[in-house]
Amino acid sequence: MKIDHSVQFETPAKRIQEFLEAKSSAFQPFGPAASMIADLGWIMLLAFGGIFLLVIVLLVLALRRSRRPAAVRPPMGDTIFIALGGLILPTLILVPLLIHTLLVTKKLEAPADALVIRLTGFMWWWDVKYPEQDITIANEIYVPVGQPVRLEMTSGDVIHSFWPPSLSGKTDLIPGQTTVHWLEVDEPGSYRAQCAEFCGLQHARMALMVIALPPDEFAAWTTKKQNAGVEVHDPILQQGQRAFLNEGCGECHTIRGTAAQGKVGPDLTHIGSRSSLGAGVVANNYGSLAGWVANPQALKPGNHMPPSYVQAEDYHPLITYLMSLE
Ligand code: HEC
Ligand SMILES: [Cu+2]
Repeated sequence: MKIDHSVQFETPAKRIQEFLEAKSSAFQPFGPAASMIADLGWIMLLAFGGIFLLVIVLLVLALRRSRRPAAVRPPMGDTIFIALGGLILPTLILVPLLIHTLLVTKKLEAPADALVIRLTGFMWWWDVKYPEQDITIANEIYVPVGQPVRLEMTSGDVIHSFWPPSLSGKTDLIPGQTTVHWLEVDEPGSYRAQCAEFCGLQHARMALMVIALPPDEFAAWTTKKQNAGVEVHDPILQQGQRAFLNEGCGECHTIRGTAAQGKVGPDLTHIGSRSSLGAGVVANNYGSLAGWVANPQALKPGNHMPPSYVQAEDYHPLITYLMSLE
């Protein structure tokens, strides 16, 4: 088959790098919510670690004591010791910790004047909508640095949970309900989030990338995404689009500006600029995309996309068309 080089797309190197370098440690916070949670985590770890050590020391003392013959053992049941260790000390430690935790939890409530993003969990991928900007993407969230983001979340099937360890806490996505999660990112970069509620076979492969851009780049990104869905004129792209529509892909997927309006799978209007495929399974490039379309079950067994039977001569046009959808 003759390979056509007339269609060019952005090099995938940057996306692959973003995908591979995504940060995901709760002890390396990159946002105010994550910092509060990390601080609380350290306080808890030190306080409870100290208590654990104290208990171990007391246990060792008690074991040594019981080795001595009964006659020389000191009497048991020291009231002051019990009152101190059983009541006063726990109260002094637990009450301030409880108050501190409640205050942190209160601060983690979403501010009202934030960028709104609607996140819907499905087995095993994420639908991402910007209602005010009228943009739909999947499996990744673009946000401006330094601006609060209000995630309004729900689920299309079972309970999922959104957790970006280096950005904020963990919130469940519940069918029939809307839960709200607040996050803000301090530095440009990519951050990995993960479904944190067991939701079936491919639960572990339900990642989500949070990509934070400087505000001006975010504005440019928004404009670019809003202008998608234009008619294609290149013959290769036209052939690819026909193949997409004829193979029934549009029953499950939406590509804006075409007859494909399916809602079963991720929106593919911007699939060409996705950092990964299958919610973090592989970095997105020409080869992995062709592999995914040929047999998605090989890359992510049990996922809800069937293998396709695209004609050999349509393969290159179809993949080129999808890669061109940025
Ligand atoms: C029966 C519904 C169905 C059909 C038909 C279908 N898909 Fe999918 N597709 C899905 C689902 C569901 C997913 C998400 C799978 C996952 O990640 O768990 C998906 C994922 C994808 C992805 C990866 C998207 C991403 O953001 O990671 C691509 C690309 C894709 N499909 C292309 C196609 C093409 C091309 C066709 C036609 C040859 C097609 N699909 C047919 C349901 C379908
Ligand atoms: Cu899940």
